[in-house]
Amino acid sequence: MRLESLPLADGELQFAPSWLEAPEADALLVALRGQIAWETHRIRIFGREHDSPRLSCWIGDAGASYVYSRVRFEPRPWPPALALLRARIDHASGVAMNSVLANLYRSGQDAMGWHSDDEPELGARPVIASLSLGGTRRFRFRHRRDHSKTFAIELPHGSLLLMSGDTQANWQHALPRTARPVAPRLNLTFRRIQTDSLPPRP
Ligand SMILES: O=C(O)CCC(=O)C(=O)O
Ligand SMILES: [Mn+2]
Repeated sequence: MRLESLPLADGELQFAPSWLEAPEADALLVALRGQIAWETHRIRIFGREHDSPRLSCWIGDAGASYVYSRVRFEPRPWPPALALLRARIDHASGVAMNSVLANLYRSGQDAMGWHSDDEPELGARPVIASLSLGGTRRFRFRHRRDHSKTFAIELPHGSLLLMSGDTQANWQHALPRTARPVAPRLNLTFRRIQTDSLPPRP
């Protein structure tokens, strides 16, 4: 399904609620849950280290290391189910992605706090392609300079959200906890780390 632009004055969002058909999304969810080496990342908040409330894995080309929440992650290799998907994401986004952060939200108690994907290694105006599988969760935005300006998108199974232009410069996003019973959810945010040291893509 094609991506449609969502109206946003000082950012760019494109969204396809069923970018993957349900049977394909079902198969991908099963394959990725099994193929990804899930781990609990330690994150630093206000100077203190905590276990992040979800399972994660940083995957990418050799050299695409990433500093997130002041912790450096060296990429794990691409599992088979992700290598094929990457080519389709590249085509849909127009960007040669070299890395992906995978997150597994086991229940409504797993979450991600407010942040922008604005690490220097992503460069200015990064394109982030976010594919969601599993239980539908609410993805919230708030304006960086005016936290009362908010909106939210429901991200269903098989949906693709592209965040580009000035979205990261002007907006933060979060995936809040929910008390609603919700199926496990797997999210992939494909990124392009800007680095001169990466070997050429085959
Ligand atoms: O799980 C999500 O939809 C968002 C994940 C996210 O913001 C990130 O990986 O930076
Ligand atoms: Mn993010």
